[in-house]
Amino acid sequence: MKHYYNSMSRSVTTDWMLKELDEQHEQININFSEDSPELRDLQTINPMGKLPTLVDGGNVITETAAICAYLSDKYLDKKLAPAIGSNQRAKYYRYLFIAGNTIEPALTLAASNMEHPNSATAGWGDKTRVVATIEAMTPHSGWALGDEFTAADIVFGGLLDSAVTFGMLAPSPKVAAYIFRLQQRPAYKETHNYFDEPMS
Ligand SMILES: N[C@@H](CCC(=O)N[C@@H](CS)C(=O)NCC(=O)O)C(=O)O
Repeated sequence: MKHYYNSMSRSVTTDWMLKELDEQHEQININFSEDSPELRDLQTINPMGKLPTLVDGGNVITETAAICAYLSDKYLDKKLAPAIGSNQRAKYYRYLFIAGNTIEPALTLAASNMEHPNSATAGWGDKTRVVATIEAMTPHSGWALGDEFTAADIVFGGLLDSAVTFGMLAPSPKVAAYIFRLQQRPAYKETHNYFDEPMS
């Protein structure tokens, strides 16, 4: 597996996922400020030219949540995904999809002091509704799905963690405590060095 990566990008989340799984992979560092064969490869396999991008044999997987979902299903024995068809799986999908579809665009727009003129037609609504949803979906204790840590925590919790790190979300005490629990995981600690090297 080839993981296109930069330590200042969302690929930190997929790197965390790979570390939780403890699976071998080739890490391909991308520096967007320099033309390189690796950057050109990335732009060829992923027309968005974005990180993270994972290549597994003939499969090209892009989008943080899709990569985490793909990996958790590929390595089912590592138990980072609940069983297909289970009630937990229904909850799991919600955490995976709401992160990139709804939470991230709302927080990103708000961080630029922008809001869609009609929150009913914008898929992400608005920041007020998103913050209320984050609060409701954040677990009081343990993990998103209960006692078992899953890829839902990496995707949803990882997004909350980076949103707080980059000043896009002021965490409530419950959200701050959840992020703190995530940060205690050895795989989190090994993969989060945001400020070690610049992205460009
Ligand atoms: N929706 C994508 C967003 C990926 C993304 O925006 N990645 C940024 C780094 S954090 C990137 O590669 N930017 C480089 C560019 O757009 O040229 C995901 O969740 O993976």
